[in-house]
Order: sequence, then structure tokens, then C-alpha cells
Amino acid sequence: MTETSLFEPFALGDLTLANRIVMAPLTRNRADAGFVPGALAAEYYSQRASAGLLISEASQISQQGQGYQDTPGIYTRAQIEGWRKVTDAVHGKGGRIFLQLWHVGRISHVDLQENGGAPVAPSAIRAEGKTFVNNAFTDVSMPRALDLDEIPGIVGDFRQAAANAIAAGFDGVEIHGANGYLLDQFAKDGANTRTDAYGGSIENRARLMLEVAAAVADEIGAGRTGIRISPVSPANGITTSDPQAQFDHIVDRLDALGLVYLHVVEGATGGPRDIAPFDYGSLRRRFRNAYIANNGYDLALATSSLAEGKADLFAFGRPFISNPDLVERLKSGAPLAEIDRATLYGGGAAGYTDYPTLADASGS
Ligand code: 8OZ
Repeated sequence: MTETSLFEPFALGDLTLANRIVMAPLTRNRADAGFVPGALAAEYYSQRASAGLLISEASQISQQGQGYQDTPGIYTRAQIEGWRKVTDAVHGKGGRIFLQLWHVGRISHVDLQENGGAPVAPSAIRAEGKTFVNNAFTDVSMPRALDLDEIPGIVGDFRQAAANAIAAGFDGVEIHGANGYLLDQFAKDGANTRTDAYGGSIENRARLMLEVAAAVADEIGAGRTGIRISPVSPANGITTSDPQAQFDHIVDRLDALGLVYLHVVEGATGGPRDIAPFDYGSLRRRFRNAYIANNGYDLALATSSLAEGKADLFAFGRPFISNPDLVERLKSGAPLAEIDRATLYGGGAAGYTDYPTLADASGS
């Protein structure tokens, strides 16, 4: 029997992906005025359309959900129209693309909030962390705790943003439940000391993430809804006492909703995979649909993990920034170009759309 390869198609719900390599969501801070993705974004994503699936950069579901300068939104008509140019360009090249829906919660700054107000969070606990605002890395602002009666509005914003994403031509959405942003803040007790139905027990802390997942799946279909989680990542100053029990519970409930994929950041986001003990196989066994593995994968680790049945799809982040033809390079064993860190966040075409493919570089 021959083993399945990363370069073979995969059925994700009713979509056929050309291969098992996914472009991870990557924040690039290049939206135009009004937080509208522009023509450069359409070029950037379409250059990378040979990935089996592209996941867009995190995109705020409301002004309140924004935490960094110049990140795109998915809550105005102009934003929907801007994203439509991106999805048309990707589909024109035969690619598939999901939009990542984002509410940053406490990882924000008063300068990004309506009338300079405080960012919102489960509890009034300031994160140890920085955001990128006013062209500088800046301490996040002190948040205020959400009132119980504000929570349905946040679920509703996620629902509307998912509908907007479909109107913009996306093949589906990924709910950002990872990396110390709002849904992860609710799930983890280092950020959530509420005493109402959204705090305390594992079930209560999971409630907001699960309500959002149910609302989005109800709006656009579970077959178009994925979610990203990062059970042990300390990203953005998040901590928790019980990640295995918390995420076993969450994944049981996500499976019951029938979400099309579970995208797991294994270890510390962008850092060590072994930062804390965690049984990712437990999540995989609880979830019947696709498991996307992320964090520090290279060709060898993805190939062995696929052969061992640990995951279905593999999300690559940084290598996709500097290698628009990453799939072709991995397939042919070609060397990978390194990223230029100075051009990661903000700016224009430099370090965004000007990384060459192998074919460009050889002048053919
Ligand atoms: C890097 C810089 C800003 C935001 C994440 C959306 O960690 C992000 C992000 C990453 O999920």
C-alpha cells in the first residue's frame, strides 16, 4: 500500500483541496483606509493560491474587535467589496480561501477603540503584552469587563461577520479561538475571573467560544466553519490552570456542532512545540472532521505526522510569507527563502508581494 502524500487532494466538507498544505493566518497590517483590504492583498493571496487552503489574516468583526493598526475588517460594505477582489483573484487561480474572524478582546489600545474607550475583556485584567499601534509596539491598554448583557451582541457580531464573509465570496470562515484573544481569554482562567455563566467552571469558560461556533455554523453551515485553538500557548500573556480538561471539553462540543475543521496551534505560537505537556491526540480522537496541525512543521515532520494519522492538513505560516510557491518548493525539495522581519508588519509591496517564486528567480 502506498502512503498518502501531502501533495494529494483532500476533501474538506464538500470542497476539494488540491493538497494538504494550508497557509496559516498571518497578520500583515496593510489594509487601506477604512480597514479595507486593497489591490495588494488580492495580489498577495493569489500569489499563494497553490496552497490547498488559504486562511486569511485575522480580520476584526467590529471596531471593538480591533487591536492592531491597519488590520482588515469584515463589518462594512467597503470591506466586503475589498475582500471580494481577494476571493475572486484566489478563485481565478483555482485556490480556496477561508476568512479568519477575530475579536482581540483585551489585546487592544484605547487609540483603536470608539471614543478612546477601554478595550473589552472577560475581566478587568490587563495583559502582559504589546500591540502594534501608531507605528510602534505599545503596551496594551487596561480593559474593562464585559457586562453580561453585552455578550449576545458579540455573538451577533461574529454571526454577521460570517455572513459578510460568505457575501465576499469566501469558501468558509475560521473562528479565531487562539493566541490569547477574546475567545481564548474567556476559556482561560488567567484572564477570566467572572462569577456569572461565562466564568468559573470549565463549562462556563467555554460558553462564549461555543456560542460563537454555534451561531456561525447556524448562519453559514457547519461545513463552512472551522476554528483555531491554542491550548497551551502563552501568546499575548494568556495563562490557564487546566488546558487538557478545558480543551477536551471544548472539542467534544465542537465535534457535536459538526464543524468542518479543528486547527490546533501545538505548543507556543511561533515558538517551542514542547512548551507544556499536552495530549493533542486526545483532541484528534474527539473530533471526526479534519484536524489541521500548526506550529513549526517542516516537510519531514508533516510527512511523518500524516503517515502516523496525527493530522489531515498542515498549516505553514512564516515560510508562506517568503515563499509564495511553497507547495512547489516542498514538492521539489527546492530551498526555502528566509523572511525579512523588518517588513512583516505594515508598509507596502516590499516584503509582501515581492518575494519571487523559483520560476521568477530563475528568469523563466
Ligand atoms: C502577530 C501579530 C499580530 C497578530 C495571532 C493574529 O497571533 C495574530 C497576530 C500575530 O493570532
